[in-house]
Amino acid sequence: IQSEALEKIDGTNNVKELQEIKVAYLGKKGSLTGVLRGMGKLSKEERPVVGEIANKVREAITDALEQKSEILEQEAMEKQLEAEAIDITLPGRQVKVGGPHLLTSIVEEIEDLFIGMGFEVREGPEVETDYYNFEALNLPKGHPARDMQDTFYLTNELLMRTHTSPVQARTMREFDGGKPVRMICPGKVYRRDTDDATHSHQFTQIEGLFVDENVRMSDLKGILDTFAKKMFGQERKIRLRPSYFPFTEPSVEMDISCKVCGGDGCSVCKGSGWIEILGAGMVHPNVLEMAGYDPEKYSGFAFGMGTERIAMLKYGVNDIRQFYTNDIRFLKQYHNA
Ligand code: FA5
Repeated sequence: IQSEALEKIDGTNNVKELQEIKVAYLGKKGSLTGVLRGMGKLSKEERPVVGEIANKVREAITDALEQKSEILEQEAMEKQLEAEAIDITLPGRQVKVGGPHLLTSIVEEIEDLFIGMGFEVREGPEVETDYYNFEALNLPKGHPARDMQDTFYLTNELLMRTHTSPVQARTMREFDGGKPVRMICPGKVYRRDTDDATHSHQFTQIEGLFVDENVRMSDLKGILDTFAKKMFGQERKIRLRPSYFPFTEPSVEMDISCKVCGGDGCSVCKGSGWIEILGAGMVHPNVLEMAGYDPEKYSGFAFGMGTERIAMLKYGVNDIRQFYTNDIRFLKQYHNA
């Protein structure tokens, strides 16, 4: 029995078979168990002799089973480790990395520039009241200049803001008429304009407001000149043209000179050689007063620029719709802008 069992144990290579061998010899109906059971029928003299032999055989078979079982477990473990091993020589899968939208990069660049000049960045709601969008900016109901900004009304009193200028009034109100203001506010605005290469029904503006004692038009000019040169290059000039906004007096529009021709060609600049990029002016005394600032003591300037127009000028984008149609081939070009 022993040699037969040991041979079988030696010959097997799987756990299930090993278990079957165990049952065949040591199980309830196993052959060795049969021998031990039959011992009752033996004579007194024979019993201890056979008993001893049978025990030795059981021990030998049990040991052999245990050893084999260990070997098989070890082998199984090695196989599993091999199967789970990571092949570090395989080429990696490329992870697609996104990047900021060109408009986001431009806004961040402009924010950094103004933060460097002591301005803080503020926000205001896109759904605005008629009061802040118009009335607080010296545009009472029925004022003809309201037509300059064709408006999406939600109710009689609520609208989608047509410019970021309401944040001027909101900020001054918050400062309670007593603190100097130096803020810029980037954000989305909405107008019932027909979309074309230079107009969009939703676009973004960056508002600026500077209020303190003795603020003059020359301060406005200085800040805007610094902005233009840092944004577009030292060779650029600015020009202020008289304009009209109900919330500033005097009001101007700022043009920037087109890039001078260099060795690598000239930038597109039709007509006069100047491009308009923003509206600005000295804050109207009525606006200061409505927001709780004493116009005898305080004065200030404000400006509002179209962010898309700045980006178009800086990067030679010729259609504003490119910013909003999300063609990845267009957007990708500016991921490191
Ligand atoms: C205003 O919105 C004033 N709030 C600006 C201002 C602020 C003046 C503070 C004085 C003091 P205007 O409507 O001109 O002004 O718009 C400002 C800029 O937004 C324009 O110069 C242009 O660059 C951009 N813009 C206007 N309409 C559109 C449009 N439909 N699509 C894209 N950009 C536009």
